Amino acid sequence: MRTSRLKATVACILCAIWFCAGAALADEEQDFSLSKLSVADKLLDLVWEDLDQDGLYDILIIHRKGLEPDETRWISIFWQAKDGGFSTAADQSWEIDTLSVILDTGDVAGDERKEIVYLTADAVRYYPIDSDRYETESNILFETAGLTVFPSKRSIPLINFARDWNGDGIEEVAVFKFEGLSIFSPDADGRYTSENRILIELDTGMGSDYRHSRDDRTMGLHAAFGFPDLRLVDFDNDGRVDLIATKEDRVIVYRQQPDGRFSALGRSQNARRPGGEGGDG
Ligand SMILES: [Ca+2]
Ligand SMILES: [Ca+2]
Ligand SMILES: [Ca+2]
Ligand SMILES: [Ca+2]
Repeated sequence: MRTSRLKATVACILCAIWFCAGAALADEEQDFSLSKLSVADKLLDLVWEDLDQDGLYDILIIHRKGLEPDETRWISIFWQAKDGGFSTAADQSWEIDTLSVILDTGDVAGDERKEIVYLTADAVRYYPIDSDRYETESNILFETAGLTVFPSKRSIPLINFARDWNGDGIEEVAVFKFEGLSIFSPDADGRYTSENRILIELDTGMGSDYRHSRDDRTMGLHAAFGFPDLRLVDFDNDGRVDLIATKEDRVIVYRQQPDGRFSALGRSQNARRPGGEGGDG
């Protein structure tokens, strides 16, 4: 039923507005249409999702404009029309907050539409959506300090941190921190007051390119923090999804409790991943 409402669409993304549209392809099958979507400069990533919950999948494109050192990151939105098509030029386009470090879509306002959510060094913020239009000034969802302290001018990773982590039908917001993951849940008023702290030991590294400093030079440092992959799998077969952190051959299981929160079950060094290859159980 849902798929029948969605017209399959071939979206041809042009990474530079200078390109002219080529010869139109034949309109051979009713169920397909070819749309050319133009965004300026460098395409970074793309989301294919029904953002405004009207039953039609829309396209969100992350792209970068300009040259070093004056690059800026942009969001362009293409709403799918009822005939299944898209306009060539974005319906909305705006520069992403320079403080944003990672980005996602998710329903954080409780209206089922997908807000555009992002993490800064000290807050979770979002661009609200009102029927079929985003506000291009962001709102603060809540303040919290995380490890997302270094915004890049060149990129912004799309990471699914605003999602229904515990399978109760309500989307929570996870924040990556130096001490682990914090999953924030909304209360009855939609305020993210409940924090489920999940301690995760991060891989860390600190180094310098040369071994010896000289009298006239103190060598520079580089630091790295590695967060594990996170999977939602019902590890103990109790009907609730559990959180499994995997990094190379290490596996840590955080069981979901009846109240929807996760707590550590135990650590298994050099363990095989549960469920084997691709094991959703
Ligand atoms: Ca839509
Ligand atoms: Ca999401
Ligand atoms: Ca949930
Ligand atoms: Ca479970």
